[in-house]
Amino acid sequence: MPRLWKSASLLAFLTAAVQGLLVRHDDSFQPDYILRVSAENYTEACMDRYSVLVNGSLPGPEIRLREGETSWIRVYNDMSDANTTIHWHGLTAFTAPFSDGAPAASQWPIPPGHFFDYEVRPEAGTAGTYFYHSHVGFQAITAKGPLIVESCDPPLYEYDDERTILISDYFSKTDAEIEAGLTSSNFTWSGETDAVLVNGHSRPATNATGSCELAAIDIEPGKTYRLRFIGGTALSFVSLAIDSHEVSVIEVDGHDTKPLKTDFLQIASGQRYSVLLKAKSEAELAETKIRQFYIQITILVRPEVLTNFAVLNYISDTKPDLTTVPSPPPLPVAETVQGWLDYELEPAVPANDFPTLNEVTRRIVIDVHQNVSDHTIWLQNGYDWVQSFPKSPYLVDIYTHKLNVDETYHRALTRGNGFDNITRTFPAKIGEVLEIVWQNRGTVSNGGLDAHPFHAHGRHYYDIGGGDGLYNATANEERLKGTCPIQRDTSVLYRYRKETEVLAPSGWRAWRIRVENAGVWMYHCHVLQHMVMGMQTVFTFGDREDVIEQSGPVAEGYLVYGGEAYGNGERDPVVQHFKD
Ligand SMILES: *[C@@H]1O[C@H](CO)[C@@H](O)[C@H](O)[C@H]1NC(C)=O
Ligand SMILES: *[C@@H]1O[C@H](CO)[C@@H](O)[C@H](O)[C@H]1NC(C)=O
Ligand SMILES: *[C@@H]1O[C@H](CO)[C@@H](O)[C@H](O)[C@H]1NC(C)=O
Ligand SMILES: *[C@@H]1O[C@H](CO)[C@@H](O)[C@H](O)[C@H]1NC(C)=O
Ligand SMILES: *[C@@H]1O[C@H](CO)[C@@H](O)[C@H](O)[C@H]1NC(C)=O
Ligand SMILES: *[C@@H]1O[C@H](CO)[C@@H](O)[C@H](O)[C@H]1NC(C)=O
Ligand SMILES: *[C@@H]1O[C@H](CO)[C@@H](O)[C@H](O)[C@H]1NC(C)=O
Ligand SMILES: *[C@@H]1O[C@H](CO)[C@@H](O)[C@H](O)[C@H]1NC(C)=O
Ligand SMILES: [Cu+2]
Repeated sequence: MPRLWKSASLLAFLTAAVQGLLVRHDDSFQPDYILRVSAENYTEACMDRYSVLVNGSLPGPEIRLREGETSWIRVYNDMSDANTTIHWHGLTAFTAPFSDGAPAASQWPIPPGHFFDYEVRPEAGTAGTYFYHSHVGFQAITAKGPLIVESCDPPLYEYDDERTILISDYFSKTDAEIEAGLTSSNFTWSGETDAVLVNGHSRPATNATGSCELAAIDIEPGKTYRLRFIGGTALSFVSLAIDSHEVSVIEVDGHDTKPLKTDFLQIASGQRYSVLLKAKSEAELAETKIRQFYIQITILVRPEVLTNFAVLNYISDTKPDLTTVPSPPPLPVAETVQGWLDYELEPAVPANDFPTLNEVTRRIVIDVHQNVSDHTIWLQNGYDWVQSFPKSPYLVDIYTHKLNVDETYHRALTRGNGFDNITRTFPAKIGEVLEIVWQNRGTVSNGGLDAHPFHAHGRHYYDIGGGDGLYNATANEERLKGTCPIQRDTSVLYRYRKETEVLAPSGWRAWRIRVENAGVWMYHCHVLQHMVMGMQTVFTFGDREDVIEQSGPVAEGYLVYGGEAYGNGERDPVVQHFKD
């Protein structure tokens, strides 16, 4: 590779051996955003924990991007002993290669003391609510922040103002302790969530020791708000309701929906919902003299029912009471609603590219179950996937000819029901239309079952629903009649009972997706514990030619760990501008 580069300040003539400019990002280069990832002792919910944070806080700063526009986001790894990456959760990544933030899949992680410039361009038509988070190990429990994609057009639904509500989990064990326990032959569970945090705040009980407070969402009477809920939990699948308020769902995972009234939300790790909330009028508030309403959040599915709170606060001269934790809870304690909003929620503007059953070229059924071998793992079609499995990232290997996706495709189709057990990938060709079915099955030891929010990188799928038992394509096709499936990037594979027979089919979730964006895309459960235990898969889309056609040849600096594309204290990175 010829060493062609230029300073960002210098508009020099360049014959590029690579597509897009190769630019030395020296002092004259101004990223649009800077994020600094560090590990420090941090107090949340009156409890102290050694945590990985973005810009020293949970949540990290909110980032706002514009659809169709390229932004450069520089991520510093300020840790001395851990790699990191940042994944732009939910953004369709038709954009630059290496910028999806999935280590071992689509980029080398950022080594300690280094930084990486992510080139991020939200696709036109994808304005909505997202978040960013680390994709390394358990870091995402705390290393994350809201990411809002703004529309170039006026919003579809009118509102006066908006509030972001990011929900996360507090665990007293550190990331290292949790990861070690989950991957040990002497399996040790992380423990259950100690607190559910709203925008980083929670007070577990009125008598808690310490100055922690409930989060306050401040609003003014009479106005209409867009509340953007972000499911940033590690484990918790929550039910959330606001005392004496109804809302209308208007956006799911970056897609506007027809308004749908509800008095609660169910939010799993990785999911986002926007709702419209019509604030009470001054007159209505005067009637009851109540200006603060509890937002009640209950954890579903887990063995222990935990209920935590935040406060919807109508601002006034008096400071709201943020230390009284209601007991008993003001609202009934929620239970799981199986298949919440499935087949019901509709896109605001009907999509014209929903893949019909006739168009489906291949159905891939992914059986998921837990088993205990030398340690406790989650498997997909008999195999787990963890970040340490590949020796180098698949995308890098495609560029360097180490991974031949023609071969993996052939193997997957001839003997693996779509899965290549040597690379542990699901290869697909451009132009295919996939129906992907996640099939829940009982644990090998005791038939136990869990709920899993499955998330897809790369592009959104059409969610064609879910149900109990074994997937039946004919029956679901009947069920889909007269519905208008929505696109999303995270949906829940429910558990319909606590346990069943060993390996018995018990619940499914189905997606349809057109294979158009060449690249390497993780499809995985978004529960961090389950990810560490192997509940992840990798899809490769397209042949090497498709990948190259999309990006052009790439600079050497991306192909080795700590390569020149990664800057550090001594050296400016040499960065390829794929989108210029
Ligand atoms: C993060 O912190 C750095 C400095 O520590 C600052 O320059 C940067 O603007 C912050 N990022 C955001 C998005 O606020
Ligand atoms: C964090 O707190 C623990 C326990 O109090 C302490 O041992 C450790 O040195 C602290 N770490 C840092 C980086 O301050
Ligand atoms: C960071 O990633 C590299 C490349 O995958 C790996 O060799 C190294 O062990 C990782 N370092 C840490 C501290 O995990
Ligand atoms: C297994 O882990 C538990 C909990 O961490 C610990 O109490 C126990 O001593 C460990 N057993 C072995 C054999 O290491
Ligand atoms: C708070 O009150 C509960 C219930 O009465 C009690 O179990 C707990 O020990 C108290 N905690 C503190 C820190 O006083
Ligand atoms: C479960 O694990 C055991 C021990 O490794 C193995 O013999 C068995 O084949 C596994 N079964 C399934 C269905 O994964
Ligand atoms: C892959 O599957 C084939 C046939 O199903 C089996 O013979 C082979 O041992 C498997 N390879 C690995 C690496 O698991
Ligand atoms: C699948 O559903 C169809 C239509 O409801 C039904 O006729 C058929 O018996 C089902 N197949 C199985 C294997 O249950
Ligand atoms: Cu899971």
